[in-house]
Amino acid sequence: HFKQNFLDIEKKWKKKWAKQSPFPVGESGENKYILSMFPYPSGSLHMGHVRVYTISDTLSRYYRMKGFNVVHPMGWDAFGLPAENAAIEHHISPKSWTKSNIEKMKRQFEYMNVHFDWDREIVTCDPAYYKWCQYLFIQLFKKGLAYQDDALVNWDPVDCTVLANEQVDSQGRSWRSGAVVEKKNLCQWFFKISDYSEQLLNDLDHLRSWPEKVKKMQQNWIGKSKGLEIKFKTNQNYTINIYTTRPETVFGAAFIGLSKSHPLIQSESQKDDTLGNILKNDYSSNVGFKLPIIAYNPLTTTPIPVYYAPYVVDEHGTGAVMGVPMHDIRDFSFATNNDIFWSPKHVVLPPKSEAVKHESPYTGIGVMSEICGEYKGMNNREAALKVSKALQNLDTAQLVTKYRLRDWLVSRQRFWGTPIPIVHCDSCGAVPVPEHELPVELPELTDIYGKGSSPLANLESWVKTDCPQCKQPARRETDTMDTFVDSSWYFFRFLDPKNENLPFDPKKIENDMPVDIYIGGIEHSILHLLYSRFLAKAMKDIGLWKNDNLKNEPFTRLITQGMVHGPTYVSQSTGRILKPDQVEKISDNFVNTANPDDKVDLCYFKMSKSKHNGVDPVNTILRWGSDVTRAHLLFSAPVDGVLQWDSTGIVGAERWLLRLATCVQNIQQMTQTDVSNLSNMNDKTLELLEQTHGYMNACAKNYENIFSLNLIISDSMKLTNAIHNCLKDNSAPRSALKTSVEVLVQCIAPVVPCISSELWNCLGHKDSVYKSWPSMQKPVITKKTVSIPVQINGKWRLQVHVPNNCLDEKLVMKAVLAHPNAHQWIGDKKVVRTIVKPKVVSLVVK
Ligand code: ANZ
Ligand code: ZN
Repeated sequence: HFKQNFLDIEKKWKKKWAKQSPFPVGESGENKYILSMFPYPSGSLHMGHVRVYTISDTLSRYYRMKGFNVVHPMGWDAFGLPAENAAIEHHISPKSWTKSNIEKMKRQFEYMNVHFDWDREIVTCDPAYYKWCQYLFIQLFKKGLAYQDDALVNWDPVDCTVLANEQVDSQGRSWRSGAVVEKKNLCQWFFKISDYSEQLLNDLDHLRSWPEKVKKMQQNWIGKSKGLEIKFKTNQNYTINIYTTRPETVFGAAFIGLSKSHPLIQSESQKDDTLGNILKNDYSSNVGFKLPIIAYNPLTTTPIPVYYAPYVVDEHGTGAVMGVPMHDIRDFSFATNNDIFWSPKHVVLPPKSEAVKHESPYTGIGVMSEICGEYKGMNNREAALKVSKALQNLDTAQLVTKYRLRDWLVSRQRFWGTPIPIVHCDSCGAVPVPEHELPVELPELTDIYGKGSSPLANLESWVKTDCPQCKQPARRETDTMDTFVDSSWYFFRFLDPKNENLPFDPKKIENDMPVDIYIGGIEHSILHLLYSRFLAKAMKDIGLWKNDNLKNEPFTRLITQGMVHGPTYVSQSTGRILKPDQVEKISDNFVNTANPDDKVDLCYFKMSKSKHNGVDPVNTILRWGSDVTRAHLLFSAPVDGVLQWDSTGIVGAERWLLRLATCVQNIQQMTQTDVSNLSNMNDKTLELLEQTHGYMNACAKNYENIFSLNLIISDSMKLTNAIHNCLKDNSAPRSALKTSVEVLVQCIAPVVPCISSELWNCLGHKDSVYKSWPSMQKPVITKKTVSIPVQINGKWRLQVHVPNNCLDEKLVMKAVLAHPNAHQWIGDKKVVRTIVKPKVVSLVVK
């Protein structure tokens, strides 16, 4: 007998499923790879996790019901800073910290009742996994796609260590020592993602099932632009190569601006302390520095000064610009601030309607002015092409395509990461560790965090080694890899997680890659996805796999789930955020308990400790059960919308499921004789069956559309109410009610696994609710009466009820004339024409 205790029901089914899977073996012969972004093992699942994994679990159950071979794996992005920080603070090993967190989180996954293929589990800090990260690194190195170069890093001068950006606070101080962090040039490892800029940009077009906004973000990140590099000769022994997208403004060039890392600035700062100090102190101001160099305009030969200009960024163009104050806002303000002389004459004249203003730059289009020689009078776009040609003919310029995308800096001066498998030899240079010696395993250390650069660099036994090539003494690389390397190919490994000879067997991934549905947070829209796309393409070029259909892209469809916001209490008088226990509800308003005159607003913000608005999903699940929690969560917002987590609303989901359970019970107890012949059924029964059929199809559509999973819950609530009403007024036979409720229970099985399984049992089924997706014939509507609208002289006037399937003109006309309002529209006039169709009656009267 059915007990309305959801927690007990859950216990029962979880126990059962631990022994035996409820899912059918995929019969359709089709595969579905459903992937949700794997978590960092911080130790506790938060609401965002619960949201994303509820979505992927729901989808994977749906596709299993549909007979697909579903891959739904889970693993742990287990390297990284938090473990290292915890290790430093508590003198424990990052490994054991990580391991115990994974265990805790696995238990939480059990509470949630998400079904993952645990036999595919990957832990990225496991040598069996990172061995293959090292292998990939070596393949990239051999292809010239991994290389070393100098780069600026954050340097803590007190702890003598490199810091990650996250370890530097907003005031530029170290999280640990509090020292002001310096920038230091150190040799770093890079992946040459820039070789793939064009492919990564173009292939976005093939990702038809990705959100447009994510593609736009990737496009901007890659940042392709076309421009011209122009060489300016100087009175010294070198030329300065500037980058511009407005070559026609060369007539107005008043100075050259150089970035901080420009070689000229670097060499001048050695000679000049003033410049050295400016560079060291502050590079966010607009204070420049004039170099003792003169440059010459390549077209007009006018001499112009050369400056260090902080607004010129290192990573763009050539790190050098020609400053045109009359046409560029940044050039204008820099020239003003640094007392640079410029001719107030415009190069490009605004259209006549706009007055020429000398106190601000003109950045629009227009006509070339009288200072532009042969280009005078030309429109500026045309002039840009002509000037560009002329400069190219003079051999002082070349067309270039630029990308904003920089190479991927992958080395970290940290302990808790994949060791970079390289040995440095004085004679042979950087030599990869031979593949049969992989993995280069991290040493087991508990307390390695003394002072010094990277922990591994302080370990003599680590550093001292022999060159694999010439066997002479050499130094082992002490950097580890960015954890983004681990996470940019894990989805390949899921398909062949135990392979000891290769990262994966190409045969084993053939049928499942690319991933069909990838679900995760919008915060990964740029880096993680771009790195994964890059590595997939690079792996194709290395010969590890290929996929022509989707241009070697790893993810067919991307779903970015919305954020979860928590209830946040904001004092109206102070604007401060109060803790929930500092707030009281008085009738419909909130007030500050300490001061009842202080009214409090209930707002929703991203959950965070500082806002006191975090909701622990485990508490919710323990109290309401995982099914009710899942249903409430999916119901509360469309998949990509912000979810305002409102725990009080969860009773709605519970009430619905209780009502459904009651309906099932009542239907089972009905003794009413079965009426299986549809034609004998009343109209209400037919309507219920019609609604059920439409509901079933809508559910399938909504599962497949993904974004509208919330509609599945609201449609289910509606159908439950309809069944409930039919039961209440006894208007449908048991067979119809049973059909309807069975379809409903099956359709919600992906959302509420335990409750639907229990109800399915109660309805007398011994097999699994997941056995198959429901099928139901569309009921042929043979209602006893139909209602037809009547048009009189072209206007809708009446509705008449006539026996179904009876389009006899006489009978219909009889009904029309008998209608209480007929007189009003027809009166004494004569009916000159009647048209009777199944859905409309039309009369012409005169
Ligand atoms: C002269 C000029 C005149 C410019 C004018 C603009 C307007 P995007 O589209 O971003 O590539 N620029 C070039 N390199 C730079 C750097 N390293 N840091 C800061 N600014 C840089 O823009 C290219 C324009 O940005 C270039 O065109 C250059 O200024 C500036 F009326 O050159 B222009
Ligand atoms: Zn050597």
